[in-house]
Amino acid sequence: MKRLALVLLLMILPVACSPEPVRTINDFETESDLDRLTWRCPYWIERTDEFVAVGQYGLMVEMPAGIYPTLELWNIPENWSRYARFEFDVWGPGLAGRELFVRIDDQGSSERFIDRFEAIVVLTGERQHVQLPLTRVRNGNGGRPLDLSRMERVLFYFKSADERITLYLDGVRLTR
Ligand SMILES: [Ca+2]
Repeated sequence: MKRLALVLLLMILPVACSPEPVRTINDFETESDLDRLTWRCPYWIERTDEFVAVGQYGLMVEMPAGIYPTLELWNIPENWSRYARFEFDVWGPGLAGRELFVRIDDQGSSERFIDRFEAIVVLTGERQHVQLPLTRVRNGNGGRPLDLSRMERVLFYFKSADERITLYLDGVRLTR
């Protein structure tokens, strides 16, 4: 009986100890995935098959002109500590040269710029695959380090837009 228990334990351990190689943050495959987004009226968001990096759908978001057009991803996996990279695929047709800001907050205070993480992705107008090392995310913007075991949300935003912006996004994920 003891041996059987040991064998069972050995069978269970590798599964329990190894995180999945890829952990989805949001892949925009279902309508409920869209329920985990926050945006402001009069944005338009929908699942699309025009831009797909993972699965069968990506996200299209149309943002109105104005300051800080922002897409927020919430209800995300809390513990990122066993992964190495934050990755996503993005396409901003007609947006070559525009700066897309990626902000990642843990559950601590991120009121001050130096206490959160931000990165700038310069859009090319073509499809882009973006990888950010989580060591960089953990270091944040130079203030307190982020707690990768207590993550809160991811924001994609532009500083401002003179006209309506259409952005495609897919495969927001963690990888090892
Ligand atoms: Ca997808």
